[in-house]
Amino acid sequence: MRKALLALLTALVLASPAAAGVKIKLGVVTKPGSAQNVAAEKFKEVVETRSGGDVTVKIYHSASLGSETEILQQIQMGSVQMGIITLGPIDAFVPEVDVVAFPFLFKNYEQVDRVLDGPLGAEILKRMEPAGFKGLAFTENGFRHLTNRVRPVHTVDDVKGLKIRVMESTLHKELWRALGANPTPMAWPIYTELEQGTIDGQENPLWVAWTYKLFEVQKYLSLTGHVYSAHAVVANLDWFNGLPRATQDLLTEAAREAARYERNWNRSNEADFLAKLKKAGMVVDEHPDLDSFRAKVAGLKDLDMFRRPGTAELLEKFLAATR
Ligand code: EAX
Repeated sequence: MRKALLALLTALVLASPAAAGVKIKLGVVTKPGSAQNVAAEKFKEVVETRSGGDVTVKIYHSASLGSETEILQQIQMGSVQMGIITLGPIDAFVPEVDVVAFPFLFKNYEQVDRVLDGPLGAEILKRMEPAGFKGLAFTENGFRHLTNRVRPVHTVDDVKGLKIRVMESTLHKELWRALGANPTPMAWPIYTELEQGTIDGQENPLWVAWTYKLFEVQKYLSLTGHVYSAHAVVANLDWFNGLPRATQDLLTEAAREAARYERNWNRSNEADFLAKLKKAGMVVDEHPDLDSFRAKVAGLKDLDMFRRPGTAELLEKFLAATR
């Protein structure tokens, strides 16, 4: 009888919903009002509410922990538990993420949700583990569009020689080289460099041009949509695996909920951001000659990172799923 009672008590303790006192430091490079921050704030709200305050999330934003690369390094070391990081800089740690950012891959948001929330997305998240990251979900940066201060860009020939800031990512650098630009990798933020003219242009989703007031220093916007840009919600793998099962499930569910919420935020505000950018004086080419861009990027399939064993097949599967 006593033994049975003890077993019951032990079972109850083990089944308790979440470990008390889990504190999570979560880093994003962007400032409040940005896509990453919208996702991070939703994640915090869900985690703290559902755990009854047992699990708390402190958001470190506006590059207070350094660049995205530096946040990733701190997550690997375990001094920071989590981050919401653009896939671009993750490629130095996990080359496979470049498959998601392959130019002109996704045609619409329906494909994005189907693929990233399905087995192919799960496969990319799984591939983060050898680098020491637990990938929990994909949140959305958005389709990237080109801005610059020099001239309207309609065909790829107009890109020639422009100094374009790119993320610290091999794929993005190679992409802009293939398009004829002079790509310069730099960590976020980049307003000062645009203002001073160290670089002529940059490429990012519409919310970025609005939230970071890039319209003040960039005259021309072309809706190139050349890359669908995702962020990953990542955690330190060993730390995550050491949490009670219920806490792991809570974090996974909260990351997925934050992703749904934030993708919807981005999509429902896109038209408004575009209208505001026009009103602020940007000259917008809404229908650039994308075929001229596509013609230059087909060869990127031959880049080293896509030829690695296991990655070439993955790229083929993503291409097939987004036809
Ligand atoms: O999310 O570095 C970048 O271009 C990112 O897209 C930026 O942090 C906005």
